[in-house]
Amino acid sequence: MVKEFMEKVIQKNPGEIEFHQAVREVVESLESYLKNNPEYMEKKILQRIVEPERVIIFRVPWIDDQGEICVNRGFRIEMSSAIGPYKGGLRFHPTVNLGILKFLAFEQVFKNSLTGLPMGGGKGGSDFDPKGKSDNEVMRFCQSFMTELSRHIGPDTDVPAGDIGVGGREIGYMFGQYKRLRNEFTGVLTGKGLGWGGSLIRPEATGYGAVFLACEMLKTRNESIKGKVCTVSGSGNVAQYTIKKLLQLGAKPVTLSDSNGFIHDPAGIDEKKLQFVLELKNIKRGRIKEYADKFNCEYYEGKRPWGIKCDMAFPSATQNEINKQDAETLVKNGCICITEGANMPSTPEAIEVFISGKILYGPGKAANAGGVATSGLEMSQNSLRLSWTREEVEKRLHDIMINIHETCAKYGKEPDGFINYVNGANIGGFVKVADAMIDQGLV
Ligand code: NDP
Ligand code: 2IT
Repeated sequence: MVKEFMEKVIQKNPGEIEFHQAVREVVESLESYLKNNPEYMEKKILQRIVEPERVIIFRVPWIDDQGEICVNRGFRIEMSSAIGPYKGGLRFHPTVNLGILKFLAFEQVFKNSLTGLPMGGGKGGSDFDPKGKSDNEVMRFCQSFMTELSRHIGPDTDVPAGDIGVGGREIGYMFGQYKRLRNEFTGVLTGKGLGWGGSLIRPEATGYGAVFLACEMLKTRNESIKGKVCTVSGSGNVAQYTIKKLLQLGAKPVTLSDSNGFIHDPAGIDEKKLQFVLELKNIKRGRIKEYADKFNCEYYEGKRPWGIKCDMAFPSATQNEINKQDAETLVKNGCICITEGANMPSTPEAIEVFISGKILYGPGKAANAGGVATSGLEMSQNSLRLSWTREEVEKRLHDIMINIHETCAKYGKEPDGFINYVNGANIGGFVKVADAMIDQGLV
């Protein structure tokens, strides 16, 4: 079944390799579940779920500081509205293309379902590279991007948020432009500033949520996170707040990376050093190498941190950043738990190494769902026109991550007791969306 199905997906979506990869993983997980539940096959749910409800591709012209006209490409993939408005981030990165955004939108559908909140799945972005651009350039780009995107989104239609290259600054510029165009102050984006509709804990949510899920996974083996040496990749939003929560819970993070290389700080990245990283990355927009210069530790140019001995790993940069060899090295060095802050950071061959090694492996759609879950909480607060306290939001986030763990265990537990979180997340995320599609007729 998987083979024939994938042949058609590949033929219909040529060249979209990341999308093929994401679909194959889900279809492989679902194979035996679908055999036991033939209604999903009869209703052609798989064939329908891999076809976006709508894809929008548009021109984004803007003017740089030298007065030159620049043109980028903008996208929004509206993948599924079965259980709520399209919801998912925007990525600004030069590698962005249709296949990458379709893989991200596809993953988002299952992830959002797992949160238990009423959110469909979408993703968007642009091949715009914010690196080295002035604030004014970023603002002009965001305004032009939103001028077109505003026609397609709305608080009950499609609610974008951040992803790689899109943080509080970009959300602010896009929100401002949407408001001018529509003359409406609504929750059309999440990740907003705290003074104008944003939710407490949204900036922290993805990293915090990943650590919460890791703790649940550890509990199944009677292990605690205290004292665990952790490797973390990336140094952006997800990596920063993964480290913050690891420190709160007494773990020892020792690495950070960016697209140029990684730093290894065997003494541990403490609260003070983390503050330096926040300032370096979010305000000065510098490179992670500066950490090594400042704190006198090792910097590895052009390398990823997976060769460093650790108890737990938190890939939090980008897709396919752990290959088979990296996975083998991690397992050989005694790593017992991989928690994916990033989307699809492990290749299929790497996942196979983790699963066959019976490692605690939390795939992105379960492990990083805390970000979008807290976006869902931001939407609720916007609808209610009030804001919850930090404690209230963090408690809800924590409960959601515990529930996600339970869902994964319910659908992913194997006869020997091993929890296959990949199968658990894929089946658990699928069922609610598929049932909604059946209820709603041929949509
Ligand atoms: P940021 O833009 O804040 O940070 C991204 C980090 O990853 C940077 O350190 C960046 O390095 C590095 N990176 C990006 N692309 C590459 C690449 N091709 N190779 C090596 N390093 C790279 O993004 P986020 O922290 O928000 O996102 C990180 C991951 O988490 C992504 O996979 C995203 O999809 C996922 N995610 C994010 C959520 C969120 O709420 N923000 C929610 C759920 C998942 P550099 O600065 O050199 O580019
Ligand atoms: O991949 C993701 O889940 C995100 N980038 C966050 C999406 C959101 O709508 O908060």
